[in-house]
Amino acid sequence: MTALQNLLKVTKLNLENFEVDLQKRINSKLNSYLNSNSQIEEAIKFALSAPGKRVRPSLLYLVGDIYNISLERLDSLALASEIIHTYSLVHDDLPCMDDDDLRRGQPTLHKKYSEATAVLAGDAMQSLAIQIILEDDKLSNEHKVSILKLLVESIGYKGMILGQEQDISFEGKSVNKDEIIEMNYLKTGLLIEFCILAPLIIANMEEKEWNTIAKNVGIAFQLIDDLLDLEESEENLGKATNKDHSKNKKNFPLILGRSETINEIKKFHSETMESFSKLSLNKHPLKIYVENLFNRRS
Ligand code: GRG
Repeated sequence: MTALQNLLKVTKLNLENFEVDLQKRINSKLNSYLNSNSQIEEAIKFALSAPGKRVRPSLLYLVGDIYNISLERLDSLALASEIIHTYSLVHDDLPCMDDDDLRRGQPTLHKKYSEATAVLAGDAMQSLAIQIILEDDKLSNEHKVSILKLLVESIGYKGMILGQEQDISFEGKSVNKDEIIEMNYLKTGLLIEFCILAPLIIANMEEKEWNTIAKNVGIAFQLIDDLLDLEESEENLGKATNKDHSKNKKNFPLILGRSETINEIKKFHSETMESFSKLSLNKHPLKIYVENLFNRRS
């Protein structure tokens, strides 16, 4: 049994335990970087220890398992991906962005500390993620350069930031389906895509089916998020719900309706499952994990 299968307790595919074990891995690596010597360190630890689903590290470890990449070789990437994701949430919650008070069932960082601390903690998290990858002695320099190039392109001004900028600028505009899909891909999809493609860089593997899986999972993740925002409770999601409508935000279900959103998700789902079949991965935990992501209710 591989370390990952052990972690997953694959006989029962106990993904709930997987999340708990994953959190322990993430915390122990994070603790080797952060103490509580300053308010910034405390704030970063507070944001990262809140109970998120850890989707991005999970994808990294699960893809790595397919190519026998040990958990240890993926720890820095897993932690970096969760740090970047958490920074994006911290900044997204700021009064000048979505202005939210609740995140992962806890006060948002600017509510717990201050707006200035939340801005600075988010900034520090970006460089910390890059530092953690740079200082990883289990990755070759060649792999580090390729991985970091993909990461900074995914989260930068032509990636996640551009998606967020579109999210804001679309507020007063009429937008079409393709524009919403493109925004979802940029603001949410690219980081998820990174988590699926980064282990392939280490495995020196290129395969078009992986690009389909990575892109589809990333876009569909935001479509599902928008649907849950309309249908689920604040308590279940651990964050305020149904805010997009009142803020005149543009998202897929608000513009095209619930049933067209579900049809669109189904399209991404079936294409993704087809790619898993082509890669002969029907029985791998990754496929089951991704299936669970498509069916998630939180
Ligand atoms: C630079 C000021 C400034 C702001 C940038 C980058 C950015 C703000 C925002 C990124 C866009 C963003 C926050 C997209 C949301 C993506 C999304 C679906 C988040 C929820 O992810 P989950 O469900 O959350 O994985 P948990 O809490 O489970 O980790």
